[in-house]
Amino acid sequence: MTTEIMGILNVTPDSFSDGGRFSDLERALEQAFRLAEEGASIIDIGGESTRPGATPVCREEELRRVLPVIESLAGRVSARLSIDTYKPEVAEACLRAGASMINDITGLRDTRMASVAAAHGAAVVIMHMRGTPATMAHETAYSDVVAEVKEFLGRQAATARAIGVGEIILDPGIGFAKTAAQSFELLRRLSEFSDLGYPLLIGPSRKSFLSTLPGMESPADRLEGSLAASVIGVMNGAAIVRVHDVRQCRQALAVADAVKG
Ligand code: HH2
Repeated sequence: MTTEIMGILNVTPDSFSDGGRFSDLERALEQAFRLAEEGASIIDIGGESTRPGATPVCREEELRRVLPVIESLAGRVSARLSIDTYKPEVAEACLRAGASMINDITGLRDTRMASVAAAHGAAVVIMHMRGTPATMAHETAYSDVVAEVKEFLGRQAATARAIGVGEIILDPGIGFAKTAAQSFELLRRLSEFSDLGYPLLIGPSRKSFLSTLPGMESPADRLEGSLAASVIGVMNGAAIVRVHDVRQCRQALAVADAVKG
């Protein structure tokens, strides 16, 4: 089976890796078409950075950033459109405009999100995190990170299913309320999530857990490390990888897919 790639399109001034590069509509559209052409089957559009210390934005501002992009891409790009938001009102407007997937980094903390997805027949990515981007760095005490994340994802998936969501994808949330060691542990033990019975997504791309390794201090220096993390995740069961560098990742994952057979 071919691993799917979710290409990242941050329409934000302050995202940790690509902040400010695609905040203008023309450049955002160009990037979306490039991601699809390079092999992304999903484009994940985000209007609020979740890096530690990012300024939260209100839903009006978030919609002002993402809605024109979704409206312009709907029906014109081969990839599915995903909206990276934890606000049900933002998700709903984006689904009406042509998105078909909700990527919720709070893992349906607001259960209205599941109702919105069910009403529109949209897919949902349920990601694990604790606290908020501002507080999550201090919320990393787990007795067993895999067991606790798995318990949360299983519970939220059951709720989503009961509410009527048809397509559910689970994500352990690399770097979200996890130390670097815990992010590596999640990658190492990813196969333990497979008995939940849902496709797994991972998002290691250019994240700061890699900066604990030599030569990867800045996000710009983390391409090769991100590819290695993606391949390891896929060998351990990830079906979808969320990345900034689609072309390079497509190549690395082709090798992983060929080895898996
Ligand atoms: N990571 C980020 C944002 N959304 N969604 C899922 N499902 N999984 C992830 O690991 C994930 C995510 C953070 O990365 P990025 O969008 O590049 O940065 P920022 O939050 O600064 O915009």
